[in-house]
Amino acid sequence: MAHRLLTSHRLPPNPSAEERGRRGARSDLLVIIDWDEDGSVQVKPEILSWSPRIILFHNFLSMQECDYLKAIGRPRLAVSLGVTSKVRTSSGMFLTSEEQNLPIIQAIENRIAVFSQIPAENGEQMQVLRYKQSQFYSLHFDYFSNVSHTKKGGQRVATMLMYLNDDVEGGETFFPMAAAGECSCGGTMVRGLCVKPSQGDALLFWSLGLNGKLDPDTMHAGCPVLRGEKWSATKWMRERTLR
Ligand SMILES: O=C(O)CCC(=O)C(=O)O
Repeated sequence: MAHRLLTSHRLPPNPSAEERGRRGARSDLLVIIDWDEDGSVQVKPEILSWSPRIILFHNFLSMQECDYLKAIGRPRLAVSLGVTSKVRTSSGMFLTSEEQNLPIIQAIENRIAVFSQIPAENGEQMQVLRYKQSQFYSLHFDYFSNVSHTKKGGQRVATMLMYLNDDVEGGETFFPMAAAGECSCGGTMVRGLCVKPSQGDALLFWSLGLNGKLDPDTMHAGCPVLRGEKWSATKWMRERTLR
């Protein structure tokens, strides 16, 4: 019961009956979503790994919030900071300060702060990313190896990666050091932990270990998309305030 109380969270706005039906129809989420009488939902944490620390929050965003983030991102992807290189082939954009202040974004920001236990002012601007078929983000760390990036706000301590759509094959988030079993990364069998994008889920992982040191086991990748598009929103969180 305590667990339930800790993780209970009301998602604004309340989902329509149609949305509830759509979510209820998803067999992989059936066992983990509680719809209350008043339409509020329960965010359900699933510990995927303690070392490195990776937690998957099911049902973190409502479908309306996912669609809202995609709608903000879509028109600006072409003129965004998207990188076309051997490292990352997706397109991306950062929300402006004005967009960060929109009530729906503020609600998401507050939720990130509550579930990560990192104050919102330690967060970088939220980024929206789109991967088209065959696009990927190769293995990397989220923490900075160049300390000049840490002057303001300090090191990146954690990342909240939010999945904004479902209708994609491949595009898993892959942590080679987080598990020993086999899993599919963009159609290739690999050893490690592969997290399948699922709309509304959010993946929290910590770039620092419990010893406070940078954790190289947090190395991760966005696997190639095999079919459809993958949309995500990323929040990187720092040691100190950025404001
Ligand atoms: O898209 C993914 O699954 C991984 C994204 C990622 O690695 C990042 O934003 O740092």
